[in-house]
Amino acid sequence: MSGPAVRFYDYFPPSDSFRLEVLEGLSSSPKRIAPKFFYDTRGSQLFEAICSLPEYYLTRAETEILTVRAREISDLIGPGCLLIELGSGGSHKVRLLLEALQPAAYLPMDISRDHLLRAARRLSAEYPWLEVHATCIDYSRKLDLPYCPNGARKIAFFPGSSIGNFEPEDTVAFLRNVAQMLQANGALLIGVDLKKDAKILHAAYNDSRGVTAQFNLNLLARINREMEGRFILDDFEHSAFYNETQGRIEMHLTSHRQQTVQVGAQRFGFARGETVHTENSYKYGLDEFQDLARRAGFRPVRAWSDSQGLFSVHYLNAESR
Ligand code: AVJ
Repeated sequence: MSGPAVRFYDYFPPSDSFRLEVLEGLSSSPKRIAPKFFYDTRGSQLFEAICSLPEYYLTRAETEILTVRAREISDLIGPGCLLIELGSGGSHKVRLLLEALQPAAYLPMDISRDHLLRAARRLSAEYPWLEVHATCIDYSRKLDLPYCPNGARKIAFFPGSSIGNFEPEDTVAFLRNVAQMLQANGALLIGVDLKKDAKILHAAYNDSRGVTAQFNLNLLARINREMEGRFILDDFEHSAFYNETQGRIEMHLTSHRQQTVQVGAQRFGFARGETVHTENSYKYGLDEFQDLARRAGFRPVRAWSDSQGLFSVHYLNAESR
């Protein structure tokens, strides 16, 4: 029998957006594919596996902050809010807040439809008192609320440092959209990975079990599955490094040899050592991020970090404008 009802809203762009963006990205120079396309069902599973890797400190550090600060955060927000989570994935971290926060409704939003639905149903079964409205959406394109009762305070929860996937200028534009969605009196609780020793960063994106490599290479497997691609996965290699001047981890897929790869009706040439740039993951100092947030119309209220100073969580008020 079915568990508690989860309302589901599909705001996802037409399914050819993956196809069109991949063809455009492979035609450009340097070649690139946006990291949002990592998250098909397989990619979402691989990402969850990354989150429990010993080298991937981000999840543990953020979990520590949310656990230690759950009461303080709930006091800032107050009961009865509309809790909107961007990129909710498996909805694991929000569990750390729900009991203390007692929101009126939880609105998880994610690009990965099946993963989102399964996570929302599981959560709803565990928290029968909680109203759940799940939305499949590409939040980098469009930010719409499917459900918006009058009066409830809107809180956006954006954990995991997913904000690091945006370029710094796009971060301001995106946060401005978030502020607009929240309206005056809303607030944003956001996880942001901190700048740190390049060795720690390098290890987090080059884990010894090769899960991050699989996650990166799954993009090529996905192209093979969904658009009749002919990528030979063994001909490409995962590469991740810290670009210190830009303050970001870069992930690439590097071609081992000169080759031509057919994708649907098109062919793409690769030089030996040529890469497809698949991800930037920006790291920010506390002040650096607060400056971006201010430019987007937020007022920084509180910022916490974990006991090792690896990760930060910011609480920001949306300014009335
Ligand atoms: C989900 C974007 C925060 O950048 O750390 C993990 C994705 N990429 N390992 C990150 C990711 C490689 C992750 N974010």
